[in-house]
Amino acid sequence: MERYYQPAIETASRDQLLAWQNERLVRQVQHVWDHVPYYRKKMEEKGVAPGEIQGVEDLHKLPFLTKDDLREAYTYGLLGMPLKDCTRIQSTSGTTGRRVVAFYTQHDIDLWEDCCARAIVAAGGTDEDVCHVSYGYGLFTGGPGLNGGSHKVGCLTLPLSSGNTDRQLQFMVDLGSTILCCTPSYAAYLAESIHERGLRDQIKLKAGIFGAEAWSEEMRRDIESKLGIKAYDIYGLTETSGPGVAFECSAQAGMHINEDHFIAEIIDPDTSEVLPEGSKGELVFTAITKQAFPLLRYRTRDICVLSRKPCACGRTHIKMSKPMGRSDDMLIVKGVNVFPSQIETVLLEQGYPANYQILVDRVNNSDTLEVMVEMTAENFSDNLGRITRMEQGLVTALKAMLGIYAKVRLVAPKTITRSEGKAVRVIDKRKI
Ligand code: DLL
Repeated sequence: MERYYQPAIETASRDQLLAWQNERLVRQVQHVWDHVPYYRKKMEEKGVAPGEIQGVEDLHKLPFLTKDDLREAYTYGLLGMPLKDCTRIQSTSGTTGRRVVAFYTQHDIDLWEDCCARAIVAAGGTDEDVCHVSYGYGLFTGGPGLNGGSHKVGCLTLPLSSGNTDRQLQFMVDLGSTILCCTPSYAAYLAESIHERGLRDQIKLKAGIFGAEAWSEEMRRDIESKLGIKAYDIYGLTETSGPGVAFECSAQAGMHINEDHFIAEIIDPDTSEVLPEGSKGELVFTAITKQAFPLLRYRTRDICVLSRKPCACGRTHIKMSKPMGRSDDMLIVKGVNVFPSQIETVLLEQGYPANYQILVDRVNNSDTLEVMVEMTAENFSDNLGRITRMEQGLVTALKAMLGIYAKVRLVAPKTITRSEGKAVRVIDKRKI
């Protein structure tokens, strides 16, 4: 039972955590200095030597790493171990520029799977569970990460990967899946399919571990009520291993960061200044236990808030809020900052499903914002007058949330292409 709940680590005192972080950071900086010439050069340029990093309070002296560095150092430029000691790569789903490729030793995979195992246990998972993994397998970290975590917890692991909904549902019913791991948009799609096929009474799901993309509280409630489960958020990125960097516990209010492996900072994305706890800013991670891809002060571009307020679950590791957008893909429309999650919140509040697409364009030197939204089977109408009234209702609600006009186009159910991985929410034609 709960072999991977590690109270000694997850409920350690602040002093104990800091002691681990200090010791591991010092070791890691030396490791990087000795084995990663690309970062050593960056340290030299900043005039900092390993001896000056005595602990977490010196972290700010180290240079940042960004996705541009990863692209520049592609392929092997940030490798911290000889190739013969590396056993795996994973890669981002990025379609622009060169992909990010991350490397793992067997030790790195072990620690990554531990982090995912902690997430499964925090969602109530035990060796009695049947863990249905519908994240993509392959280069994407979702499938391999949760698969490994599930093995460690001792769950019966169903490596379904994404796609083939008929097969997903058949396995879910026949094998009695109790925990579902996939992107929230795929969970919403599976929930819709279960509802349509009248299978709700035949599924045994109790929890879902959903992440890899932004999802709102409204979407959580929607999935929870359709599937009769508790839905937990999980966060991570390829550069820091993958899922499991942070995960939600029973309190479902923020994700505990595995602080024995990652030191988190929040910075001002414009000035790079480190901000105090509780401030909203860009999340930066320093991996203190990874061998093959030991990124120090990596700028995630995810905007969030950190909190050390005591958690009802007893875990002491710092919590991050849901990412509130990215400092790089936040939309600026007519000079106004727009986060897709704000639009999603409005849609769900107004009783629409989370099947939508945001189209941004520029006509006559002026930005246009259009939101294409699917009607549900329940509120579907082909009465033009009624559709216009529904669209107007959404325009008003979006204006109140965003402060700008967004054209709304309601479309018939199932018009927008369904996603089996991360949903394509935004089409910004201005960049093309
Ligand atoms: O998405 C790793 C992952 C797999 C996380 C499965 C959770 C579950 P990447 O493809 O490298 O890795 O994308 C990382 O996705 O910087 C965030 O912007 C976003 N992201 C990840 N988790 C969440 C989440 C995986 N829970 C990027 N909420 C990150 C919002 C998330 N955004």
